[in-house]
Amino acid sequence: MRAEITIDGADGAGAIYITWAPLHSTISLVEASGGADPVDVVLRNQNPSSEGGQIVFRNVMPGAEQDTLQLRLPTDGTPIDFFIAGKFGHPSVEDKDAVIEVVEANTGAVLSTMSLMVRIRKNADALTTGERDRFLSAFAILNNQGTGRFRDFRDMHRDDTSLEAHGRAGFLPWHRAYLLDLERELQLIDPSVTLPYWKFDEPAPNLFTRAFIGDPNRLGRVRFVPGNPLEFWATDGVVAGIERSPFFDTDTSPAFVISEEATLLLGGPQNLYAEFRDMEGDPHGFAHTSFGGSISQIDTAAKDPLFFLLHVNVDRLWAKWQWLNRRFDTADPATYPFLGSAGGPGATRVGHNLLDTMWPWNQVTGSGSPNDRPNTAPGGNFPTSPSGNAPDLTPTVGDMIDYQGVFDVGNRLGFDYDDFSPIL
Ligand SMILES: [Cu+2]
Repeated sequence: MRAEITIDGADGAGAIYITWAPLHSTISLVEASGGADPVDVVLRNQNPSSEGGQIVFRNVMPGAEQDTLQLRLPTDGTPIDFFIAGKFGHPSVEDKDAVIEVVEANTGAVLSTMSLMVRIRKNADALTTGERDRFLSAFAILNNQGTGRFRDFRDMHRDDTSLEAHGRAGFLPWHRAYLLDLERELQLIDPSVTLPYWKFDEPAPNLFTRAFIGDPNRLGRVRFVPGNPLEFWATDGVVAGIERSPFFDTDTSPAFVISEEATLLLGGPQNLYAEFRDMEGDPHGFAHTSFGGSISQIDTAAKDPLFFLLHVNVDRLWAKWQWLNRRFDTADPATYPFLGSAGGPGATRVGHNLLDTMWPWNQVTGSGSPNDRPNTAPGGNFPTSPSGNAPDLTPTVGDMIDYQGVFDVGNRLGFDYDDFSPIL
């Protein structure tokens, strides 16, 4: 007799990557010996005290999470529903380090095991060397010294595309999509990778090293230890490396930004998105201009890998503000203020209204007010991922808001952060 578990969201190879969001699952008995009595089983973590990923279970949604779950399984193989999620505070540190064990309640016999990964975006300064090196390797492969698919991401973020992404309400949703697109590309190379964040209001001495994101020489040319996958980083067809000169002591100081606590209060007494998005200036803009070099200018920022870690933190701050204030309901103007689409009453520039599709994933180019877009649309439609059920190929601004499906379980984008969970 065995127990077979099926979890929604398995990839083509059958591997499963979960976050803090509960996923529907089923379990059924196979090869049960003829008796009509159902079999009681217990689902649990195989290594409940390990450093790696841990799982929690629920009978129903919504429902209380449990470290173990007892279920009664019919011997005719009828599947029983349950839900699994990563246990908050216990993300994986490597692929498949979270192991579910199914044991028969009466005998203690192990009927089956299943390995998965609780895949969570983490603070770059606190990664294990394994996590760091897998991220750097995947990123370097995606760039392939300036000739790889990363070129599209570099080209999406330039002066002539800036109006799509900056200066209005869509700043945060556009960059959320941009990062998620990049992360999904990295996960095609190594599914155990997530984008780490640079928590720019704290010192990050483990990030600004030659073994990680590099450290400049006196001319502002970033240097790496031999063997760092970023060692031969090149963009725009030029093997000039990375120019980046911090104006702060990266070993002991944060960037010139307001604190996370102050950022999370930017929404004012009513916690309005329209006010919170002032964070595009400080801390976001000030994090960029805490350096000289390419990261300080919109047109060249994406040439520096650090830019992406900076923006993951910007996204984390928005997500954390959403979590603190329950700002996931797109029908609530405090969550996002523009209800219409470009050209409609009360609408702002195309690409920043709730119902507008976002460039470049909509593949729309060229002028034509009110729908002016850049002349090129690098990279194609938005990539799908087995680990999320959204967005579709041409995401709207609104599709980026309820990123874990708090209001709409069909809008699970498939990422989470290590320091809070919107599901809690
Ligand atoms: Cu930025």
